[in-house]
Amino acid sequence: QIQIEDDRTGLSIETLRRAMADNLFYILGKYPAIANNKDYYMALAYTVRDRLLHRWLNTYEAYMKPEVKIVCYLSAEFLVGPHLANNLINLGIYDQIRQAVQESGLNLQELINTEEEPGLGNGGLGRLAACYMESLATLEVPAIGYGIRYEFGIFDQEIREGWQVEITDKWLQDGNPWEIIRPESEVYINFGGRTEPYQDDQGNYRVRWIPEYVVKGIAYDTPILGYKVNTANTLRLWKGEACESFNFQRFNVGDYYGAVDTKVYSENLTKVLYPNDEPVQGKELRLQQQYFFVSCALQDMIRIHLTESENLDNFGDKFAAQLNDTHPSIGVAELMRLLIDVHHYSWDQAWDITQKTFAYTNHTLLPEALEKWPLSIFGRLLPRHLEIIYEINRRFLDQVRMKYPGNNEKLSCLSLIDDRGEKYIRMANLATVGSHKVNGVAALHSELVKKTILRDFYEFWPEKFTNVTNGVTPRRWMVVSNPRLSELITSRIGDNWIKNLDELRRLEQFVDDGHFRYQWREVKWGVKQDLANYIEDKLGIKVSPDTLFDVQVKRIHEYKRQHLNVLQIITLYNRIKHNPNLDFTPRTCIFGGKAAPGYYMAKLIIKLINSVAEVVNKDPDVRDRLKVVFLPDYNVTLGQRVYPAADLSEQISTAGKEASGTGNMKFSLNGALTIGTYDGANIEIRQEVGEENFFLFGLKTEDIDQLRAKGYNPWDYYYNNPELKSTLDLISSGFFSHGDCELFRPLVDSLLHSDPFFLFADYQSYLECQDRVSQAYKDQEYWTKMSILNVARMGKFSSDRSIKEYCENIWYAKPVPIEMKD
Ligand code: 26Y
Repeated sequence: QIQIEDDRTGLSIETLRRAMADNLFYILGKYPAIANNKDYYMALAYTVRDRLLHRWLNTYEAYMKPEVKIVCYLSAEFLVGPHLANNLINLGIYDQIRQAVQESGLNLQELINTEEEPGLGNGGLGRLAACYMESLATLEVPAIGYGIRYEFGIFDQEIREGWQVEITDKWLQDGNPWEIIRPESEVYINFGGRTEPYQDDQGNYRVRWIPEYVVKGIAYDTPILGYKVNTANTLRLWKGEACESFNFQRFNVGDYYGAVDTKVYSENLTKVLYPNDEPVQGKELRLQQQYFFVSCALQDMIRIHLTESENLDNFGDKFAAQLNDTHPSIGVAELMRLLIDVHHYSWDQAWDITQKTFAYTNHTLLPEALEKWPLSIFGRLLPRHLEIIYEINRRFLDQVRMKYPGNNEKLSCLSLIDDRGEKYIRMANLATVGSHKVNGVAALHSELVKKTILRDFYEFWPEKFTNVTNGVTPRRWMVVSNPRLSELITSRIGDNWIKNLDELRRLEQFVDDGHFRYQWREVKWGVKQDLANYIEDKLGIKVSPDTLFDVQVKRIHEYKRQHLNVLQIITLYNRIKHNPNLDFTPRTCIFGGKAAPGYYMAKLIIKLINSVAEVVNKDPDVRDRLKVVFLPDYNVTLGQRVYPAADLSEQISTAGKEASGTGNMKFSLNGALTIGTYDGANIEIRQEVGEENFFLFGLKTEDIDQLRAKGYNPWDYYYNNPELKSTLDLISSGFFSHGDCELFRPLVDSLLHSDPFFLFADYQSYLECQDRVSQAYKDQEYWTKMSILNVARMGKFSSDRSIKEYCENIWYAKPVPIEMKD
């Protein structure tokens, strides 16, 4: 019998090679003589997509069974990163594809590097959503990620003369082979207008919403594969389009330009991702985006449910909807509206379903990051939702009055409406009231949520509050990005750790094995050499893999204190200048991160880093013992290069400010040691890896509160600490700015006059801790042991563990293994 392999599914090298050539010709319309790497990347991507479609469709079908509960992750951001390499790993076809590509005369790594990543998020929150989607699929838990298909994601960053310049991100320009448009699942979204009471045929009192305009939502689906399972879940992102029927009215009255206007207006809705994270701005378009994708999602969920069920009574058993921060929290009012106005449920039934369905994750305590919408804007855009929110609030405050009779203070804290001046809707309050569970993202953070921003809610509903410490996926953040380390690990303990990260513990038995430590160092050195080549290539700066790679990559924020790191670097520089023969552990200080375009101070910090780099890197007295590098355009792709190459991970936020951090986990998983404050997940990382393998410094949350209470005066630190003083004076003198004493004045003044993030208070402790790091790094054998122990003990920080906790305590969702039918 002759076996013939299908060109779309076959996995032999020969079939894969032919399939690629086929896709190149029939999809891209090119033959090898005129094809470039982009074309080959596309041909390969389609070849891989063909091989996952069966899993995807089987998965979708399995979820239509009534007894299957689906997790719906509602998030304004999904920072998924490049798909190709991850899909090859998760499908288990990396080696076959590498050979087939090679036999076509190409290099797989080069093709992987041509992929333009979808930058559909700002930072931690969006990346967390992506890690969670991957873990959900790997754990075979039914899930749909709902979000926005931004035409322009986070801007590309260029550095010109040390300053950040923003360039629009055109990720869709060459087409996106990973998405499939689903025109049949279009939905209609109303905006503006007014509401009107009416009586239906049975004489029931109802409300209808007569919108001012309607936008159509079109779904674009991307498969999210689990690691070596058949599950392929869906990331469903919505694009806003003009609604034809609506245009036609205008068209018919001869208003052609008016019709085109509405089209342009509607398509603006999902054009661009807002590039600022915390602090928030009350921009109306952002509220429109939020309502748009959440209404699309909920209508889609209702449609799915009604294909298998007669009514929505069991909606809360079919779906668990997770609110990724307050951005989708309008969903609480929208589900109420859909259930009451469209599906004619009573208020009480609708409210039960809503609370059962939703849960809310808080990601920040910063007061300026709490979303609130001016009532005026809100009521104009969503008049029906305003009525519903008032009614939710009325009923909720009645409950509060029962518990605290006569306590107006409590009422005003808990109310969904802030009416102390201009009136606002408080989205965190809406999310909390409408959810059955509220969680923070690290142990400390969840405690602070209960003690600070949601204190009164905690008192009212203590059982609602819980913690789920964040995690990251070891598939992308180890296997895909650090193959050398992954292979070394697997050579000793097998590859079960990839699905069960706690198995990394088995590495502990090798810490005293000198050969293993040698291999460990070799791997790290090789990866550092790769990054060094990249740096030389991109920036023309030569750095040596023999130096300590000290890395801080994350969004630029004052609370994250990149400028504390800079003060330290200048101090080291001063020490070298004063004593050129100082015994000095050579360091390469690497930064990366974007600043929100309107965040002046953050942009000035980038300029400072680059200015210090310029001086330090070319000073002959330094003799290459200290180098400073700012990597432009930090994103997921670059993160995959950087985490594996780091020796030291900078996690130096002001205590109490970083909700969790997830970069901290990626570093430690790749064998970097952490220098960090008592903040976010740092605390739990230290607990796991052992205090002796973690460089802790700085004030704790309570210390900071005390210091603030007794009156914090940065000048005291300035005058009493000679190294701090000369560091600041050097900046002020224009030494790093070609004699310009004004350039960095806003930064220096902010520190001297208020220092809202307590850099000065932590400066001495940070410097002493860095000295300990430098000492420790000199003993390479000992450093290697600490590095191995960090990796061995990081099992807790797999997003698989986080997802299991969500499933168990919040979603009540179970795995549904997928059988392949065709
Ligand atoms: C409302 C809009 C302007 C906005 C957009 C994005 C507001 C906030 C954000 C993003 C917030 C964010 O990324 N927060 C981070 O979430 C991570 C995942 O939980 C945490 O690890 C990290 O500490 C937190 O800063």
